[in-house]
Order: sequence, then structure tokens, then C-alpha cells
Amino acid sequence: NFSLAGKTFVVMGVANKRSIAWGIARSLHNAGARLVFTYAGERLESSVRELADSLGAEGTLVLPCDVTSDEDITTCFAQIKEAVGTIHGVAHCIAFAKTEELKGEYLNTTRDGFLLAHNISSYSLTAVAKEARGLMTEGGSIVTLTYLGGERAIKNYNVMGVAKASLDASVRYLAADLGKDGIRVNSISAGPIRTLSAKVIGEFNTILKEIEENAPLRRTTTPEEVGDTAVFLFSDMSRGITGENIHVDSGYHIL
Ligand code: 0WD
Repeated sequence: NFSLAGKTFVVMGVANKRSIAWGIARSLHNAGARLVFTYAGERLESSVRELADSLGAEGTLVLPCDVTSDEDITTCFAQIKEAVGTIHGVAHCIAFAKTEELKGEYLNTTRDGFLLAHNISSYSLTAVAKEARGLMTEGGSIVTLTYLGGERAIKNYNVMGVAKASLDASVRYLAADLGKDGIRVNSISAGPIRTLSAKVIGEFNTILKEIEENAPLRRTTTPEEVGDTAVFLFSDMSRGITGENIHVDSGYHIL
């Protein structure tokens, strides 16, 4: 069933209350799961701690993990292992690209900007999966967040779209590797949601309007909708699904 009572999930990428990761955390909490939060840098520590405490679960673990650092990832999962032992899944909700490369022509992407976007938005899933594997001794489920811009050339999404295509391929290869350990790896392709990261994408309001007017469900995607689909992917109800991408986007991708 959908109950995740007695199970522990690591949620990576909460920046503030608008973060999709926070939507996933609330859905997981509602399903009875125990949570561990990781955040990118000191700047975010107090806000993530505050959000974690607002769930009312005592002693929630909140740890730093800058995914550009192998050492950070290793230390973070070692601390999680020491504190909780076994985990049952990871929500990877992390991406980054230079603001100036999220508008205009993709052609102008710099080598630095390309590598940075791929490092944080794509490679990090592989680095995290490698460390998380050892903690998922009862099997597990890894969920990452992707976007339609990895499947199609979407205006202004540029290098992030190329990084999402790489992330999508990583999901398939990781699923192939980890299936034998009972670990599933899937992605959710979320429709556009107004978050801190989305703000830097050129003409984001136009994209939201396009969804409202034309998507089959005629409304934009909410973090709650993404969170509830994540609960499905974390639960036994999805036990036959791995290496898959589920669009939670009001059906926009079929157009
Ligand atoms: O429309 C949207 N918002 C969509 C987002 C549509 C489809 C997919 N997504 C994806 C994003 O690409 C990302 O993978 O969802 C994921 C979460 O993004 P979000 O919730 O939209 O944005 P935000 O609340 O900003 O969270 C992303 C976080 C960072 O926030 P800031 O604002 O500080 O950049 O990614 C984390 C960080 O918390 N992050 C890192 N975490 C660890 N190490 C790092 C890093 N080096 N860099 C960024």
C-alpha cells in the first residue's frame, strides 16, 4: 500500500518552502515516512532546519551535502548510516546552471557552464546513488526530477535541457546496475513550477501561461502533485517500475 511507516527517505534539495523537494517531503511525511534532509550550503541550513522542524517529527536529521564534493557526499551518507542505519530511498531534487546561460541561444553555452550544469544537475545523481546503495539493504527507490526540456528543445532551457537528457540516461543506466540489489531508479518530469531555480529561466511566466491555456488539464503543476507521485514511486505499489520517467505536467508533454 501507500503507507511508508517505518521507512526512511533522504530528501536532497530543499532550498525553501516553494522547493519541489519540500512538496515531496510533505507527501512522504503524510505517508508516515521518516525523513532525513540534506542542503547545499551553510546559507540554507537554518531555513531547511526550520522547515524540517515544522513537520513536528522530533530529531529530524538535517545535514550539509554539496553534491559537487565527493567528500561531502561520502561524509553525509556515513553520518546517515550511523544515525539511522538502513534507508529506503532518496529524492534527488538538485539542479544548477548559470543564469546567463538560461536565455538566448544554446549555442553560446561556455565549456565551464556546460560542465557546471552537468556536474550538479546530472553527475550528482550517480555520485549519490553510489553512496546510497550501501544503505538500502532492504531494497530501495531513487527518484530524481527532470523536465521536458531534456526531450525537446525548449526555448531558454538550453544547457539545462542537455543536462536533463544526461540525467534521464543516467536513470536508465543506474536502474540497470541497481536492479539486482532490489533498488529502483525513476524520474518525474514535472511541469513548470514557480521556484527559486525556475525564476532564473528566461520568460518563465510565458511558459506557465502556455500550460494553463493548453495543457490537457488546463492548470499548472503543483509541488503536491509531484510529491504524491514520488510517494507512489517510493512505495511498493510501483514495485514493477524502474528506469522509467513519469510526466506530472497536466499532460502537456502529449501535445
Ligand atoms: O519548474 C520547475 N521548477 C521544475 C523543476 C520543472 C521540472 C524539474 N525541476 C527540477 C529542477 O531542475 C531540479 O532538479 O526539480 C528540481 C528541484 O528544483 P526546484 O524545486 O525547482 O528549485 P529549488 O527550490 O531552487 O531547488 C533546487 C536546489 C537548490 O536550490 P538553490 O536555489 O539554492 O540553487 O538544488 C540544490 C539547492 O538546494 N542545489 C544543490 N544541492 C547540493 N549541492 C547544489 C549543490 N552543489 N546546487 C544546487
